[in-house]
Amino acid sequence: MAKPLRERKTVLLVQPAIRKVMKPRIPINLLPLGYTLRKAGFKPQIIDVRLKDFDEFEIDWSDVLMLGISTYTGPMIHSTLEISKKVRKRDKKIVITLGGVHPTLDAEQTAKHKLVDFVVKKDGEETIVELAKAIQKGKPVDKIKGIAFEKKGKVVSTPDRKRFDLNKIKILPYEMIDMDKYNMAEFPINTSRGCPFNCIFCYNQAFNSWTYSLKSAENVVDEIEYIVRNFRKVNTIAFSDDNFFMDKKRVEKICRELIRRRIGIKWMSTIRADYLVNYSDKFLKLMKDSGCYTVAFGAESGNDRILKIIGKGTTVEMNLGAVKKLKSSGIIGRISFVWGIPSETYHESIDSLNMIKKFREINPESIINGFFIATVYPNTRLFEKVREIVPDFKMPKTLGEWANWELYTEGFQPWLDPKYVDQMMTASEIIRFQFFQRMNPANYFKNPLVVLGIKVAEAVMNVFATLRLRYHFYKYGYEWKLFNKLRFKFIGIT
Ligand code: B12
Ligand code: SF4
Repeated sequence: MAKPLRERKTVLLVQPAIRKVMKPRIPINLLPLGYTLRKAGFKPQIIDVRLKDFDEFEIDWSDVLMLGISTYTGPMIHSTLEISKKVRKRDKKIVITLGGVHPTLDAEQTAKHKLVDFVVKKDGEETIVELAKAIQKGKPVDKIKGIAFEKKGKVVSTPDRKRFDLNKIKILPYEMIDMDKYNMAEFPINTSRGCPFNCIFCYNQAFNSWTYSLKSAENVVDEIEYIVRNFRKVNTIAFSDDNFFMDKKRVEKICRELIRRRIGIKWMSTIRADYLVNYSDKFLKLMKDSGCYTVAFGAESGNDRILKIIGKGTTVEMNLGAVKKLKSSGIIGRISFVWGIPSETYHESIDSLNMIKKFREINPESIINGFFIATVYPNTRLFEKVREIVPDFKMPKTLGEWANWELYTEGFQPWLDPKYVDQMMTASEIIRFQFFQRMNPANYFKNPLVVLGIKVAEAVMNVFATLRLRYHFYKYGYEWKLFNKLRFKFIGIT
């Protein structure tokens, strides 16, 4: 029999799924919540439905106080609502709370959904504990900072709380998850939050609002040391920060400390092109010596007018300079582009594709991560920009509608000419194909026939890719549509 709320302690922390993932990355969004909840005397249980179906998890339902789900914008919301529905049906008393990027960016709409009791905005560590305590004790929630909820048909949104100090969690409670089920390559750690820039498409300003939290260099290296000593399969760390290099001195200290303690780990991070061009060779050498093997940056466009609209504060020249700097440092650049920014023309997108060629000429080892179609997230500047071109451009009106907002896919860009979209989607597929081609199928598939089949198919597609890129011919991309269909059918990834 279910216990009264005041006696319940279990908080289910759910990672929803777009699809099953063979070896997903560890849910570093949920682990810090697990840490603070456990410290406060609750029983957090992480349910990662990327690994298996929600119903397959063993849960002591009599003790469940709260269901907490983390979601991005887009199809993850389908999974979020499906799980919420099941839980609501099972026990109406369980309080359903949504947190993470999407609920923060659109707290009002999220809170209005009938399956949602509370939205936790921004950092969740302290808010979820206060909320769970109030619910358990039947106390009012109005004074809890950083939440939104519906009251008498109106959404109440309480003020933001002070940023969570990342130094309060030295090591994440990895024991809460089965580490063997997760991908140990490019092991993610989050060492800072926030970014001082204001790129048109980024979630950052709506989410972090020019506020920051940085873990100290000592604590970062302690954490890395712990990971390396405890999880033997980890040999690369990925700094999963908004802007890891925001405080260069901190990065310098991290590098020195990694070297001093002889941690012997390789690491990667995102970076900005303007940072790279301004860094001295000495600093880049320090990065490399401490284990940095890759830095990823968004060159975004090969055209200065578009770069200006994006508002990143970078130029074509800086992007070229960054690639040259990386070549001499021996650190591999992983570079991404975006296309379809409002008012961008076909020829301006071709500038970006030419830029990709140039990057490869400067350094053939440069990895082009993708040429992604611009997608509007709720509450970003891109939304306003689109409105200048399509005045009646509307965003989804309910949480359910947001679930169908397929990020980075065609069909959600009414400001673009469909013919241009069709051609650039082909270019986009080619660039992404070349990125995936770098991965050895033998690492993923045991059957040598499957591996051979993939290699042959890739070799054929490579011929099409090379020719199309050379002549900038992106019309009638039927072979890519077919290839993707087959890939999805037989391999399961797109
Ligand atoms: C690393 C990363 C990834 C990694 C994986 C992350 C992981 N561990 O699983 C990879 C590369 C796999 C990835 C994939 C994708 N990502 Co991503 N990713 C990031 C990145 C750079 C860091 C995420 C992170 O680790 N943050 C650190 C953690 C601690 O912060 P957090 O998640 O915000 O969680 C805190 C709060 O939000 C809150 N919270 C979160 N969940 C919950 C739940 C509850 C109940 C509560 C109370 C609170 C709460 O508390 C947490 C602690 O304070 C972010 C940008 C960013 N800095 O957030 C983009 C970002 C989140 N990704 C994004 C996108 C779009 C994607 C993809 C959909 C891209 C794609 N089309 O494939 C996929 C989705 C894949 C999938 N099926 O899960 C967008 C989301 C935009 C949006 N509006 O939703 C972001 C914001 C990047 C961007 N600017 O475009 N991503
Ligand atoms: S620099 Fe990166 S993280 Fe910062 S606002 Fe721009 S895209 Fe977002």
